[in-house]
Amino acid sequence: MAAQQAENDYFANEPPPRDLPANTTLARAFIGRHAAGGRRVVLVTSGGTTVPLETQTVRYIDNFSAGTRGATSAEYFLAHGYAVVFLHRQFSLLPYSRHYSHNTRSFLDYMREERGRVVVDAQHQAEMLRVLREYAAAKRDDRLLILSYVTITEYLWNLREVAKLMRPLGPSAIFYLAAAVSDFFVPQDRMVEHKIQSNEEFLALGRAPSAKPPAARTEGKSLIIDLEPVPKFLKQLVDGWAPDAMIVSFKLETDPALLVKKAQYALNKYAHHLVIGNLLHTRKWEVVFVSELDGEKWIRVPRSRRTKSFSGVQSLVGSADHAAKMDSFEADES
Ligand code: 9Z3
Repeated sequence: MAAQQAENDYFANEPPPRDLPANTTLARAFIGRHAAGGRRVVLVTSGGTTVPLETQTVRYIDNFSAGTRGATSAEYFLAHGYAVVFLHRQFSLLPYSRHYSHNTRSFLDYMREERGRVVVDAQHQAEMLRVLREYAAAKRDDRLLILSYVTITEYLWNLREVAKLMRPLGPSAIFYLAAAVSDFFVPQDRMVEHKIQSNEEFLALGRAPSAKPPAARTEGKSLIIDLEPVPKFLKQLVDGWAPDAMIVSFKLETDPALLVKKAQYALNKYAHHLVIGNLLHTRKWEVVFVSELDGEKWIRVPRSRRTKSFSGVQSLVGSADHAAKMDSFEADES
């Protein structure tokens, strides 16, 4: 099978990340403990994936994502009793702390000194108490495992290992794939060791002898980047790594004319449960759910409720009541 061959080639040629054995050990214990306790486990992926151009990486290509969708959704899964493996891009947003990080406002701006002690300002007490209680509950039950990656290859190695560990959970496992996954990459055997030189006099020095031309190289004064496709891992996940799990993938587009078509295409091609489509500039307040069961269903936050931090995916893990509210938001909009 071509997909199987592509997977074998990929993992044979792209070395695993150094922390993979440690991540696997943590994930095995976490998944085993929650499975034994009858708890549902979800893998949430979050953040962009980089494509390094050099082995000693100075330059890389990145995929857009702050990690808001993944971190916010993880909080909702935790609030609904799930155990969450949160596989995220290092330094992207994290559940709970996201409320106070990656902002022009420092977390220290929420506090002040009172008689030699640090206290939270009165206007932030209620919100911070709510976040702290949710965080403490997840921590107390040890229901949040945080793993990280940086590159597309690190992401895929971790995804495959965690998927294999979740396989025995069958249909009670969920994969919620919000990470922004690069479609192209530089294979290891076409990657230069050292920083690509722009000065022609130093060109040859940066290159190690290699049978194949480097995928990223200078020719004359130009930088040429000639990437190869990343094998389609959703296919492998659905068919091989997690055949019984519920799989939710995301589709990010910028052209509104393409979004639903591409989401439907992905659903047909990979035959998983749900594709959530979103457009770059409206992703915080509207998403489209595309599934075999419900066809195409838009979920919109009304203008009056739009805030910078809204993630727009609550109804997926929310109660029927919440879903009904989202429907009424939709009605408000039209
Ligand atoms: C998404 O579409 C996410 O919703 C966003 C979230 C990246 C837009 P932010 O983190 O943004 O809230 O700033 N993810 C893209 C998923 C993706 O890359 N899918 C791939 C594909 O469709 C593989 S499953 O081919």
